[in-house]
Amino acid sequence: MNVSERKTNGRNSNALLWIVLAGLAIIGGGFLISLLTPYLFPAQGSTQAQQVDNLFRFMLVIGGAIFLLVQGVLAFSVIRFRAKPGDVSDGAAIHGNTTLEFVWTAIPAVIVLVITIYAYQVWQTTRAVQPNEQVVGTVGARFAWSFSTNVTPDQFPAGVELSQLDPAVQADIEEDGYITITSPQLHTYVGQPVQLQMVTQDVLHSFWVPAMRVKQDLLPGRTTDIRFTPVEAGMYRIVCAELCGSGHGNMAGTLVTTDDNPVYQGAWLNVHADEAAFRREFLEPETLAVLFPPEDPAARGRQLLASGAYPCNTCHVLSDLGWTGNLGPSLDGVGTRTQRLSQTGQPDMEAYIRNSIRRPTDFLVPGFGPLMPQFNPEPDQPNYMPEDHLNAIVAYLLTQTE
Ligand code: HEC
Ligand SMILES: [Cu+2]
Repeated sequence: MNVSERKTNGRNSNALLWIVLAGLAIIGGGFLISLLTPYLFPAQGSTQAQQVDNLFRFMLVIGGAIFLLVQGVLAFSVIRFRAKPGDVSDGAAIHGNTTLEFVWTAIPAVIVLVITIYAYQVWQTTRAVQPNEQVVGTVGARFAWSFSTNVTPDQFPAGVELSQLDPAVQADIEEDGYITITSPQLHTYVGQPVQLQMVTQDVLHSFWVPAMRVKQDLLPGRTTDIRFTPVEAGMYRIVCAELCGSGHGNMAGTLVTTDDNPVYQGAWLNVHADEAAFRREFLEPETLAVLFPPEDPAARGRQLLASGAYPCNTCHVLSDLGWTGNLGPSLDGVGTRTQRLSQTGQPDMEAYIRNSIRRPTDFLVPGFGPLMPQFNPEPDQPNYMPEDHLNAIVAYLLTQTE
């Protein structure tokens, strides 16, 4: 071995050492970057969130390492191969390197394969059927969410006898064995798996709860579903993640706090600490309201609109119910808006309001477009509103005088 050979050997093993050290630093750096995961996301609200975040973190290790590798090589090249002062010669002509090309194709292929297998497994487990699911019917309509739960007589509040109930309510229960309670908020409790069965009344929407890390499109003509198991009591935001029209941004909620009494507006997911709290705070009051509806039609109409069974709140202002929608005319004082009679030829305000819900495009309030959905009398039509609901809602709106 002559002197010059020994020299190159020493340089090679030195270079190898540097490459190994740089590789370790890059992978270690990827790990460090992945530690940012919790700071990038809202709190983990469900078991699904934990799995999704682990997957994200795994990808962030890989992505972070690749970022450091690319930036490191870039910085190294900028410094190491910079032009010396006065050097105007061209760089060496390089014609490709088959080994390198093979390596940089094979490594990403392996990485993508591993991520695919891991992600598929997370997808499978987060969507798996859980025992004892709470099934909630979910309706997306421009521009509000509505959630309905079927309550069977064994879940009724203690002391409620079927025989005490209004005959109409009794007949309703006998028909299908349950009552349906509707709410603009989704109520669940910790540890109880939830399945949402979702339909849309009109266009595509997408149900998204960032804290639960679940998101699913609602497709016209199909029922889609989504599952999650809350792990942390609290209040979380539901968002529509599919641009669905001019009120799309309103298809989420804002929390309004008046005094110490929180008033929830729009779509919120409210998670109760345990089943007892869920029953006490949500299920029983809502069930009682359906079992013992007010007899006065106007009070019943007010209760129906306040329950969020219809998406009117995102488009209309109505101070009595705290609505702040701004896509349609204010409903404050609509009961005495008698100029509509000469504008439409309707005989009285009752007929006018009734028609503006059943056939909103017959007459467009000046300054507004045909945005209001038509609320139809038959169950198989979209935006179904039974006749008795309509009667009650009209009776209530007639009381909104100025
Ligand atoms: C997507 C938005 C939207 C929704 C949801 C909606 N409306 Fe409307 N509404 C409008 C618009 C826009 C107008 C004005 C154009 C027209 O007359 O159709 C209107 C008009 C009305 C009017 C006539 C008001 C007047 O000044 O003459 C009434 C009454 C009304 N809506 C009631 C309701 C009720 C009750 C609901 C829920 C069952 C509802 N709307 C849901 C957008 C909406
Ligand atoms: Cu939407």
